[in-house]
Amino acid sequence: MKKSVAFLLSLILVITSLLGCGGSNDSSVTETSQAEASQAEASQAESEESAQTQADDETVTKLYEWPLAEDGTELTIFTKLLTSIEDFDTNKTTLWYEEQTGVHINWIQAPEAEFTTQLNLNITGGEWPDIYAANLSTTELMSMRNGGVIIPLNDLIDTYAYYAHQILEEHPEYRDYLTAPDGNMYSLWYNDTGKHMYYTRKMFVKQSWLDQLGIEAPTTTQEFEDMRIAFRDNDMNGNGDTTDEVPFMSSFKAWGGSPFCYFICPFQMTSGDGIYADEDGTWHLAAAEDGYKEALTWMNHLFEEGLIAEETFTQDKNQFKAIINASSEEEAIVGCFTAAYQGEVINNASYTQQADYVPVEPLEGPSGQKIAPSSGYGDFKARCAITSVCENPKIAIQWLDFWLSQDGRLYQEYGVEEGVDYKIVDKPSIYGSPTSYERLFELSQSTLQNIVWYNHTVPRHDWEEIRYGNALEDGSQETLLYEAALLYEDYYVPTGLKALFWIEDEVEAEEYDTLKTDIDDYIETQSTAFTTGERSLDEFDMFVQELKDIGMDRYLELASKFYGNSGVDYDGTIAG
Ligand SMILES: [Ca+2]
Repeated sequence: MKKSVAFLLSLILVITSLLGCGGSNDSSVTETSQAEASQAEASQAESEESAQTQADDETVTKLYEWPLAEDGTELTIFTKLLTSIEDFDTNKTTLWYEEQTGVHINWIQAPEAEFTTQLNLNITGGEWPDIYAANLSTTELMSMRNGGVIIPLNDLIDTYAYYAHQILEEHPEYRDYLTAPDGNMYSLWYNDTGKHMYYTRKMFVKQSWLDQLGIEAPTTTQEFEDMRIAFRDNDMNGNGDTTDEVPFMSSFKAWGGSPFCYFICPFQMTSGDGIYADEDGTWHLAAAEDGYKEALTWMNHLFEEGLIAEETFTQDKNQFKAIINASSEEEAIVGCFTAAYQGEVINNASYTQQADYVPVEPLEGPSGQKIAPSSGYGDFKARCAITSVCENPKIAIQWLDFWLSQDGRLYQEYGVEEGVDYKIVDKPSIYGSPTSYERLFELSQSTLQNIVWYNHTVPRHDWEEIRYGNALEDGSQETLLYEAALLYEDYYVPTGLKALFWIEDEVEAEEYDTLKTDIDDYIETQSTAFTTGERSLDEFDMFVQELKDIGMDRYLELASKFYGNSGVDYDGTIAG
């Protein structure tokens, strides 16, 4: 979020100066740019009008038929070219979809590494495509709206987008996320509703060490401490050395690797962002609460006992990977670690396997608190906007809309051709279907392929049937992700955070971004200092005062403004 806000602000500056929007009196505004801006406004009005007149004879209750257009219809689409995709022009999905829809795509492919720069240049250059097919932050969308670059999609979605309309009816919260303060939606979306995304600060423990001790995975803070004392004091890896075992180690740089959320939750409600709303809608900074001090006191005790490795606070992900991926049992030294999932740090290339480490449920603290704070969504982003120069907004929205369907999702994940790109096999899926899908080509961020567009181009709705469509197999990554999630979902409590939030005021956006960065950084360095004993916990009240001096109260005031203050229902369950 830090990066996107910073980018957004620079984008606003560029657009403001070039297009003369947002009340700028900048004398550098050129006549051409002004003409472009007013042209864009006129074109936007036309697009809206045409959407409404056509609405009379078509409704979203009727599924559109292919082809979407007569031969010769073209759309220009700006998108991100991942290093793992060969070429959108010759991509198998491109050729297949062109044949189905009758729409030829002129791709503008911005290489992954230069994407932001090229997007910026494209927007300010004024030669806009019909569609920006990429993730867009809310700030980017608002500055593009201000510049007359993109059009509202509400009418188009509710008139022509069969799948988007239906999904938004089923998920009113998505409509809420996507709606800007002016009441309009400017994009479709991407979501990853994988169960494992709802809580990513998990703990994993080495099963063979539990077996040796004859114990189950811990369920309370006391059991967790006792287990690590046993790891510390015994020659768990059987190499004759009782001193080389590391009871707990992680890396802040790994996804979900910071120990603070998992270790703090038994004592203090918090969230991945460190803030949360209570039942009354009041926002809190977890680090300033009494329970946080209690948690740090415990962590400091664990550190002093040698139960938290100091490297956790200093090493990067690769340094941790070099330690945890052992080449034999005798060299395996890590007892447990925090991460979003085992595969974040274990690559299965050596002796150590992801399945060697099993998830540990949230710990019950001394007061009986046992929670996994969750925002209630997986990964949700605004994706794909239609521009004001698009002459066929109906075709554009329908071209995008198909990818939100189950088939669309299947084809993006497994390829368009059954029997060649994927096959259906007679094994139960993780989802619970009697059959499952097996991909017949390699798909990863590091493997070059030209079969699918992968994961950054078109809208995505995450159907669980597809998401968990591969075979249920012990030790497979998807199975591990799914199984770990099941251990946490009974303990979800809502944080009040939303998938997207909109800030109309650019100054407040910058203020919030700065405060968040400063406060998060300070909490991390000081929490580390308290844990390692570098700073005495006698100074905790002073630390809270320092947070206030940095601007904690203003930060929470802005959080309340952006996320709302309607409160959260702590009795409610979160849909998984
Ligand atoms: Ca040993």
